[in-house]
Amino acid sequence: MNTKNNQLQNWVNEVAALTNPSEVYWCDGSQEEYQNFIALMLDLGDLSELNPDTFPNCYLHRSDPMDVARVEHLTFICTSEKDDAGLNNNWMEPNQAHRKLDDLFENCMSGRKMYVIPYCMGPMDSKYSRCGVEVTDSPYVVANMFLMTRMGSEALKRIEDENKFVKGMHSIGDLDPEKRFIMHFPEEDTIRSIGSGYGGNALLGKKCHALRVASWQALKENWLAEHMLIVEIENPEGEKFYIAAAFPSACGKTNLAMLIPPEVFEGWKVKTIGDDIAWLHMDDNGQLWAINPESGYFGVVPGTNEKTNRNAYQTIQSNAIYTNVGLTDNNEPWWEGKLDGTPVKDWKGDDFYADSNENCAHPNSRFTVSAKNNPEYSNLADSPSGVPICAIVFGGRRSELVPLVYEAKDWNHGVLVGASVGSETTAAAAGDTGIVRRDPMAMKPFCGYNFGDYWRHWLSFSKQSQNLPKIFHVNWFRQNDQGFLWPGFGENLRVLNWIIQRCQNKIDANKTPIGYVPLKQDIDIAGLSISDENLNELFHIDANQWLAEMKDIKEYFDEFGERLPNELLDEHSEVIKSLKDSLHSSQ
Ligand code: OXD
Ligand code: MN
Repeated sequence: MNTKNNQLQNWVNEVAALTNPSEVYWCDGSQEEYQNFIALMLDLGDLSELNPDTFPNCYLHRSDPMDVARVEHLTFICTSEKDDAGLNNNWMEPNQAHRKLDDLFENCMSGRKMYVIPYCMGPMDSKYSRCGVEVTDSPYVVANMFLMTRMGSEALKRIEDENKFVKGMHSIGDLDPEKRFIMHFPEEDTIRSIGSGYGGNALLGKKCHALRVASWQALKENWLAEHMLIVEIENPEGEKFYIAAAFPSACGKTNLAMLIPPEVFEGWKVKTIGDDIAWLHMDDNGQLWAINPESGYFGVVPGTNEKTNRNAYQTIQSNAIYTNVGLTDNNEPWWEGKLDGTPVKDWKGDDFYADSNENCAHPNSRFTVSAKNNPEYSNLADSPSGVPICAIVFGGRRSELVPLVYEAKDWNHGVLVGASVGSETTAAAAGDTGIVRRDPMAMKPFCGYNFGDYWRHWLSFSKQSQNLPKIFHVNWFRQNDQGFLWPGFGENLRVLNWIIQRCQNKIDANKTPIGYVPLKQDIDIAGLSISDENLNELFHIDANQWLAEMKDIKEYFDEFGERLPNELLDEHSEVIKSLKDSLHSSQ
């Protein structure tokens, strides 16, 4: 017996009987164990050591070149009713899915060891945290889970006490993309993933548990599991504000969560609670509190440097695992956007030449580090009650149409704003990049159930509380033919400052058909060289273009048929009406 919990012991025995590993190892989560796994992977050739003088305790992992991103087309939600998964998900009937996976998992670990990873998503002593156990045959997964989650003996103890955990079965299989599946059984608190060793496909605590399965649990238990960073902002008066922000993958969540205030923002402090996932619970006063279920970051590397994000750059100078970056002549990691070093190897390990047309680092190359590495880590990330959220921000990557920032008229309108998020696709998922797709609440790849029900759940909060956060939308990516109109990165604090002042009811705004837009003088641009013309363009709302956008959104919503809540359609009609009115009154 490795645990006194029968449910867990029986399940692990069953998995071992199916997969047939040479040995079963239960992880204790100690630092010593982590170093042993690193040594093992160095031995196996799964890792190589980076320059120990400049990047101490940092390692490079090269994944299979066909296994470099999440695979949404191979990700399934297996609910008994197809409609519960919704059009936003691939669906398979649970028994059929289990049979298919049983075939693939059968003997898949023969000759390999199986590792059992008990983990806790969220602070160990928080009632909002939820536990899981991942079994895997990948030492890389163990090492990443060590950096990203609270795993090991303490988590096991909590699981034994609660007798409740999400069961996650993972094997890299033979890495054959044809035999790759990431399947979720929310009704059974179960995840089964085979054929990939990469990030969100394999680190089951992250997207699979903390978003897909947790969103389903949150629906049943009246909370929210969201693809949001959580950032703490302290103004020069010493007041602290907590903002949760949802952006699609690779749109700068990690950068915003680790923002460096511009020089002119003297006395401001920004600290990180989380960079990817927020679990939001309402207290008796109707206030939403957020915890970050993770305890580490799996961030996009390219573009990170001392100038764009000093904190992120410092965070990855030591004790980090790099996946799919290039190498310099002195064995340092290298990526597009790194300001120093001479790259000589690309992410596949092939020779790299400065005049190459290929990328040196894969565009979705990643770093894995413990959150404690972040010089601006907020201790409240460990607070069992979480932090009180004053604003929820949605955003997408839109080169046109969408203003730099606007505020929703109220919660229900904010749900429409979130449900309408569109964004140009990035390299975080396999497939074409740069195409606008609807990504409601940045949850398109992560909501474990029908979006119609999800929006209804969001809307239900307005009936439960008068004290909800204000909702905003931002777009750092608007362009004209000269390039980006807004400098982004640390300068985004100027926009967050506006958001905070709106939350404090300190400033007025322009009421437009799509929501409240800043009065130009209220965005502090001191020290920025941004022309008046560009500023006007950043806030310009073209009613005709917006009508076209709203039509597109309606067509998307209509796909959800009967599950679509009427209140969402009412909000939508309201915006159309105001847009049409604005056109008439300007004629
Ligand atoms: C991530 C993603 O890895 O969203 O965080 O793809
Ligand atoms: Mn993410």
